Amino acid sequence: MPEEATASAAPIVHALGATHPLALAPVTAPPASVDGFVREFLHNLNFELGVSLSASSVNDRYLALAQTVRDYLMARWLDDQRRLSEIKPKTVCYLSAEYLLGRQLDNNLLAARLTDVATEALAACGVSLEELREIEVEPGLGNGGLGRLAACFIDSLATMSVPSIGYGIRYEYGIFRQTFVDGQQVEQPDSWLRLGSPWEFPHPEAAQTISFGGHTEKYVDDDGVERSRWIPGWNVLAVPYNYMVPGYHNGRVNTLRLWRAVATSSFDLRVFNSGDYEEAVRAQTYAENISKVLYPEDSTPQGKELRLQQQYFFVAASISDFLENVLGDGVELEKLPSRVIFQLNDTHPVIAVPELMRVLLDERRLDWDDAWAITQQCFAYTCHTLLPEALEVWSVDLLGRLLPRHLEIIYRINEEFLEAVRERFGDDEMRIRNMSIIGEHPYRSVRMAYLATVAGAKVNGVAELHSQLLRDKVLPDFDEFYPGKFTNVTNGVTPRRFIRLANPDLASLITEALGAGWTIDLERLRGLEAYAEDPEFRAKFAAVKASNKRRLSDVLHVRDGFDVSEDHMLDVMVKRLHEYKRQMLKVLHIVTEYEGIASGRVAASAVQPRTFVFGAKAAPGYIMAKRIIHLINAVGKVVNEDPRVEGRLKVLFPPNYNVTLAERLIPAADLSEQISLAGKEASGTGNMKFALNGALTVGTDDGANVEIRQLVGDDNFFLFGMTEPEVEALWAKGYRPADFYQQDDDLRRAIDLIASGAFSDGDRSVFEPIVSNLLYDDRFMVLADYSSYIAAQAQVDAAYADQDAWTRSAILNIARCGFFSSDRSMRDYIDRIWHTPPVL
Ligand code: 26W
Repeated sequence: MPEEATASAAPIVHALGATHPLALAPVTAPPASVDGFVREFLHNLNFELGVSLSASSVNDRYLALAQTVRDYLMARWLDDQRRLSEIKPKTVCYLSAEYLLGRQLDNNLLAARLTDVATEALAACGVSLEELREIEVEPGLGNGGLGRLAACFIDSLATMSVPSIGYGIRYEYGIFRQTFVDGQQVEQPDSWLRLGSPWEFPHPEAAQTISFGGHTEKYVDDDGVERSRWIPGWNVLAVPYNYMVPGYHNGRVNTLRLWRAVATSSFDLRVFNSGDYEEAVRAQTYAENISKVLYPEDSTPQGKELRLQQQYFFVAASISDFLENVLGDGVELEKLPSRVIFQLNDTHPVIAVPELMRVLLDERRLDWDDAWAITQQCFAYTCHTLLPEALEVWSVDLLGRLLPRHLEIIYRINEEFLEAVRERFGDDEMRIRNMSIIGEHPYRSVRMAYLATVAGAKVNGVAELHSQLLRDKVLPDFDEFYPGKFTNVTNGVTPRRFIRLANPDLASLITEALGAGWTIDLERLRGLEAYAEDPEFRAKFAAVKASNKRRLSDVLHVRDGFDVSEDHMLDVMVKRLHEYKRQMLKVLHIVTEYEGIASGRVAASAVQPRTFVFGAKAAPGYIMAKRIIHLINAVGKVVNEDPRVEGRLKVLFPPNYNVTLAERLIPAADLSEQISLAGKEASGTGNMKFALNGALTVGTDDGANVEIRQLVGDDNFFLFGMTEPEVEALWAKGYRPADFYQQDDDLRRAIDLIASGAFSDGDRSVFEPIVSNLLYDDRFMVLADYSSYIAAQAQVDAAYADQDAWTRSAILNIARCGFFSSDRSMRDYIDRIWHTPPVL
């Protein structure tokens, strides 16, 4: 799409919406000429990388290009920092242990409106932009939905000119690289920094010292007040690495600041000289381990000491950075809440609460009540889960050892909180036990979600249903105690990355129909409703989908040797592997289809040709999830190779699903699988990305699926399965999965086929644990929803047979899902939680 399409000189309505007083942002002029870009590029290649064009490698050229893009953004970045330090606006500090950024080059070119200039300039140098794009290794500094959400949010905040800083950890190794050996997951380290990252700006001179361990002592200060102080046992340095977060076409550049752990002293020369080399570097290695690797556990906290170290390390550095470097001198701490809101992305950064208290009490000498009043206004907490096992707790033992002063503070917060609960509800010991921040069983521990709820000015869930269940089921006592504290902000995704960049042909088609403003005002997609009725537009849309399938096929061919046929329905399930997400249900559907053909009961020619695509990483220690990956690969092998299938069913499982692959898969998909057990998926964000790219959803009434279905309408969504109350009712009455197995012939045949060893060379033991898990311990009720899922899939097949009607539904999905822009999510946070107006 030519850049001119959005480069009009007139002001365009800002993402805040036309009614907002600050909505009109001037659009800055396109900055670069082709000649100028060529000069900059060659200069960087020669003088920064020290190579000539003819001698340069693809990586050299990529680095030089990235530096050129950086240079164009630099003046704005510096200017924004200067302006904000003068204006001193209220700033959002987004505290997140994960940012799943995806590739940077294309995004930054787009934001700076440099794509066309760069393409031409490189062509003039005989270099293909496409080739340079492909060499970038994405920073995989997150596990899944929560990390990707943080990346979408900082993109929206920059695009909406909201003063904000993203704070996190610069993991040296991100989420592992997944490979398959004999169909089983094998993890490789993700050395994303091996060839250097051109997007980061380290500032070792601005390192913060972060302390751990030791003990506390009581003393009486000069005013006769009894105080505590922390005598730490050891320190590490937190070195900030800054990353540009450019807004889309608004000339704005925000900052993402990730911290790297570095030892305070590099090694012990005395010990080294004595010949004990390992001992000499031991302390250094220990300290630097803190930012070494992202924990790959998603939803199951392990309670590991290193993880608590990571959490405290980055929030302590971030708070200190904000107070010392961003806030500026002479600010009365009472005014802190008018200058900052720390948003807690799940419980991972919650140790920031006692840390801010410690700073205010011990370093700034405030008294308890003042410090607590300030702290309670400076934090807000987002919960991203409903699984009880995912609610983080830290043993008092560990916390007291690593952060003794913080434990004291937590105890005092709890004491005063429970006192207030008693005042309100009387000596209801049961309730007190249930609400205590300190749990006693199975061991004494700090419940981080409770601490966040007590300290946070607001607590939000991430979709309507999730927020409701959070209040009713997870934290009902807190909801009663704090009326008005709980709220909902439904998640969203950035249309820049997930439509404009990932699906350029669709973006052009939309711009052709609606003009350019939709990228920052996604509700304008409504305008496509009329086009859904236009046969010519439908034909164009279908052509885009087909071309996206070809593009995907090219990528998968090179990457994994897979081919995707344009005539197949593309049925995609991509997300972390977890039992609650129910990849097993998808497997049972595939096995059912296959078994029908293999047994001769169904003619292959009668089957709608479908390619099933999976993308999923399993936490390395999650054995059942890994078995399911093995099974998917095993089923795929048999189905793909059985001649009786006549190639009409195909199962593809490209390894190492990541943001980059998502950007190729989602635009090509016809069908989006969102099939979690109702009440388990907090929101989902993949569901939104698919719908916005014109895939229809087959899904349960769970997470944001509920809102997607309400918006797109029942005719354009394949709903199946129990509702959350039905799930509860079935549990209450006693769920017996084996009964479903006995009563449903298709289900029995599918499970029997897996049990028979048909997918494991006759070895019945390989998948036996999966089979018995389903039959006797089906925690996520796969069998209970099976028949309804199969029926929904029959409807999918029937609907797909009418291609034109399908296309109409796909367009209506896009038209009606503008709500799921992360710009809207940010507007909700700003209006209801942060109260941080944009600064234009
Ligand atoms: C190791 C402990 C742990 C616990 C919880 C790690 C990670 C988590 C996260 C809360 C899991 C997560 O990513 N949650 C997802 O957040 C998305 C963004 O809000 C939602 O869309 C997903 O439904 C939710 O599973």
